[in-house]
Amino acid sequence: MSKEIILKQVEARNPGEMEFHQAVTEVYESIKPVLDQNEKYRKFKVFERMVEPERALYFRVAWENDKGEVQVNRGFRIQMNSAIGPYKGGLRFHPSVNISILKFLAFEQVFKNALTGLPLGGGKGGSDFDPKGKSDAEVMRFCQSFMLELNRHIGHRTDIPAGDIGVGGREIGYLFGAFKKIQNEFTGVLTGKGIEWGGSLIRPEATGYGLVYFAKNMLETKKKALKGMKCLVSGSGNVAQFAIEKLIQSGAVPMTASDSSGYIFDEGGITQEKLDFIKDLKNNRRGRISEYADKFKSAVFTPVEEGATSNPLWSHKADCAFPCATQNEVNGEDASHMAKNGVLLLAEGANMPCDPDAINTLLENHIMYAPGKASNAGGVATSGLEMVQNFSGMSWTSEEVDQKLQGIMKNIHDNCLKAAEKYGFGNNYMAGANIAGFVKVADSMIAQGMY
Ligand code: NDP
Ligand code: 2IT
Repeated sequence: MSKEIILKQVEARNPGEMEFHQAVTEVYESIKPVLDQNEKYRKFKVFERMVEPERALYFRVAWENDKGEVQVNRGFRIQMNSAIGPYKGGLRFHPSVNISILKFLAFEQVFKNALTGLPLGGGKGGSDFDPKGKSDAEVMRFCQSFMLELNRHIGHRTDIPAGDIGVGGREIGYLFGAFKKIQNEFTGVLTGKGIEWGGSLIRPEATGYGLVYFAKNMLETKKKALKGMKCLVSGSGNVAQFAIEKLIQSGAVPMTASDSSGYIFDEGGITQEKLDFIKDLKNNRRGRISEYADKFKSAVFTPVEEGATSNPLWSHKADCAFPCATQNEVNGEDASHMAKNGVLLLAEGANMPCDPDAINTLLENHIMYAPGKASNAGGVATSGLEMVQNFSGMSWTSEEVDQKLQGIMKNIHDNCLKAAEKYGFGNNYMAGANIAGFVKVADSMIAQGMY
């Protein structure tokens, strides 16, 4: 079948942007019946407008390393869509960052934020700066230089960045300090702030906890529970750590964690004590995951093998899989291994961790599959709750925020199923998430006229 004209146009107008094409294609395939059945979306060219960022910023970030040498990085902010609220989405600091990756992330964010039920538009930004191996002082100087430009484009009613890969509490602190100094205002311009200076309880936990709440909702539709289920988790950063924590609290058995150097497999399960070791290793000492196997003899470390066609992390026997590292980390071969091993459910903690072959393989094998824009939306939703607390000057307890998070994840779950059902996609969460997000943003764009 020939590729739809609309997708060909996206490819031609955004040459070489593979990740962006991938994200746009997936959404388009889901919303095709919605476009076919609703003339207004075609007439007002809503999808054609959605694939163009409202604004894309690209800027130089120069800073000095500890040796006094000048370093030059690239900074970006993609302000993708503001139809339902101010631009909202994380900042990623990783050497792989480029315009394609940030446009795919910003595009996904638009639908994800719509699903939360909160008034949040979509955006994403970051830099090809690599925080690995940098001193705190170097990270601070980089963040200050990055904010020297970014500050004029953001604001608590305009665009509210947060964390993503390579941007956690430390970086948000330096970025917030720089914004405040430059603009002379103390507002909730960033989320993921420290609790003493405007942050929300449960925001650090929210993406991982929300992911597990979403998986629980999925299992409940099959009258199953997480208790006793063996789980594979990739990554060992913010999302992975708190996914593992909530799995432990739910009586499940998380057995793996990884970073870009390899993964550990702990057959007996990662306990809270072992997780505390990972948190200290990654958040304070910034070490490698192999240290886990040095410390705990029950675990085996397997390094990444150059040129491997699949990731052995996904070939262990398990009930559930939670990829929480990065995009396209699960391919068709990995998904076939999961199918052979009887995996029941895969819920994405990362953004777009399954490539299209993996998604097809999961669906063909009737493995329950949740796309990141639904299952990892707890992070941005709790950022939305942080914004509400900043605006109102009030702060909620952990229990209050956690209750709201659970309610939001349940709503997203139910709305995905409802939208999928309405357009003939059965219980396909991916189609449902794309459709529910699209309809909300599309109707808002039409109501607000053409721009
Ligand atoms: P962190 O920086 O805290 O952790 C990232 C983890 O993924 C690390 O273990 C890192 O290993 C690994 N990783 C990153 N890039 C690669 C790569 N190219 N190859 C192999 N491993 C890699 O980031 P987060 O936990 O915040 O983010 C993880 C994922 O979750 C991302 O896809 C992000 O977009 C998504 N996400 C994050 C949210 C949040 O609130 N933070 C919300 C929703 C989604 P290493 O240290 O070796 O690089
Ligand atoms: O991908 C994501 O949803 C995030 N990195 C969190 C964004 C946010 O604004 O909290």
